[in-house]
Amino acid sequence: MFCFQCEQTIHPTGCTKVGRCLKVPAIASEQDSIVYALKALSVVHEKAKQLNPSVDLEHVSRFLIEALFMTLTNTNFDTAHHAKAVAQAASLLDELKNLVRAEAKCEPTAQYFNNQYVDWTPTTNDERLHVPARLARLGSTICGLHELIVYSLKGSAAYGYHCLRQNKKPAALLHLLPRLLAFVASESTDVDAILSHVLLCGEANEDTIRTLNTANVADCGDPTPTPVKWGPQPGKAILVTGHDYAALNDLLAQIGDKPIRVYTHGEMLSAHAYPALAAFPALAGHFGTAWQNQRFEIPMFPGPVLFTTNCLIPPPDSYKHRVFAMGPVGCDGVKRIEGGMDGQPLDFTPIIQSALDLPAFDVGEWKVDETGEETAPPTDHSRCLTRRHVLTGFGENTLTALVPQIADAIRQRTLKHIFVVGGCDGFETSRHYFTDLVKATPKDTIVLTFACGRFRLNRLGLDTQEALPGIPRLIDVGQCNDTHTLLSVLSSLAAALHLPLTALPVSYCLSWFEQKAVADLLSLLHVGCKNIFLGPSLPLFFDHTIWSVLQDKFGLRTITNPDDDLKLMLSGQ
Ligand code: FSO
Ligand code: SF4
Repeated sequence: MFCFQCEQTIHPTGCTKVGRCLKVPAIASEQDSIVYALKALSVVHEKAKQLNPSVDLEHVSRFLIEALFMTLTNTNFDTAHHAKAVAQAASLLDELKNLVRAEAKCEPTAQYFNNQYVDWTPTTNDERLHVPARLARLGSTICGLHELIVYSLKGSAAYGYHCLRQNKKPAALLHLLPRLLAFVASESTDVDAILSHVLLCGEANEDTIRTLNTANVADCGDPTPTPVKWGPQPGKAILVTGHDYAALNDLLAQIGDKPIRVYTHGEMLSAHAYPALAAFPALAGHFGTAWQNQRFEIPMFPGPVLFTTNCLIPPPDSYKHRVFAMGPVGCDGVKRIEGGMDGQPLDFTPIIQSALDLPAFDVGEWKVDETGEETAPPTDHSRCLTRRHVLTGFGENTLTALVPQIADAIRQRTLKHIFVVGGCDGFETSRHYFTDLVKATPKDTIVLTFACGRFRLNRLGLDTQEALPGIPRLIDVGQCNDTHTLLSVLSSLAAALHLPLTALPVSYCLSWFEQKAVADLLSLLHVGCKNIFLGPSLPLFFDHTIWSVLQDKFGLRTITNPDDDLKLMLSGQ
């Protein structure tokens, strides 16, 4: 196997014997085959569309979204699920080739398409088309840029899949995905053309996360700042992790008045800010931190755990029996909840029954509050970051309403700088950088955070600031897909100050781990954000040339140390 799509590779060049994510060679080989098949499907899709523009091929794009999502880091380790995707790809490729055969009145061969990928079959394993051979054939720069497109599309596919679940079409992604994958399959070596396609990925992602935000607000209400109870409470319990609010909504509705408390984990923290979800009495609080701590945190949780999306670490036998997965998420030995596309509700009866059968939380064993007494949630948001509550939910409309106040504070120089610090979390100790950076930010600044990287920051108890009364210094914007909110609010701020986005006193410091972060980074670049600091390390698919191009064109830079970087950021560099 060879894989270098995420940040945590085992070897300095990639994962070669087994993934650090625990992906085994058999699954890696299936995923290589699936990506290869998706390129074949895309090439034939584009030709079929060219020959007959009115033919409806949306089901092919939908399959591309679902299958790409499966191959995202920490998403699917289920052998049967992969075999099913391979079989579906084969059947769709036959269907598309038949369309081309009928329209063009000739055999849809590789020669006809001038593309080797279209010869894919479930048993084809043309090593020439996998990463190691392409690295050797095309070189690290061209191959790395091609992979950048594919990885970004994997991230967008995850967001697009959520849109489809919520019966909203991610129009740009449905349209651009086959075009972009067909472009990669053309093995173009034209760097300018590749870079324009890279930015097209950012555009497709921006549209997708905007659509997802619209769907979330339509289904669950407008997120508002909400203090969330942290830690266990007595009683039967279910833990829900991932990014899929619609799944949480179905589960809470089906629990009704049964004596079960539902806790969020990881990125699902933001669910508490959505009024329709918060209104369910069963939604009790938050348990745990970011994805990489699940193997320590789940053993302390007594009930079933639902993974609605990535990031799943294959569970050990000690708790595998109480893990459930849905959608493109899966793992051998883990039970699945099937269905749920296009707004159809999921049936969570097995999880609810599991919660009733499993032990309850015995909080007598827990020491969660040093002060003893449980107090009512503070109403002043700026004093909310106590150990018992964490504040989340500064959504697009809440922050947009604050733009005039923020703009005034910037004009009067009482607010000196805005830091955007977020992205993925992960195992590496080098990720302390992000905590140290935020701790060192001056009092007359604010920090906008998002994605699972916020768990390093959201219990720091940062001091309050005076520039924006009632607003905390650390503002939790939401999940990684709330990159949309950041872009929308910063654009409004730029308009209020009559400045271009690049002239705002804003610095971006992003941590990456997997491919959603790649997609979100490209969205930032697409809208013109400059001088983004990236860490904790550079992607292995970036060689020196790619990095130089991205530095020159977009001012991307690597993190160094918090003190030096902070000086650069505050000086506007
Ligand atoms: Fe984190 Fe995982 Fe949301 Fe990623 S949970 S690492 S960027 O999937 O998607 O932030
Ligand atoms: Fe390695 Fe990441 Fe690929 Fe897993 S997804 S095999 S950890 S590079």
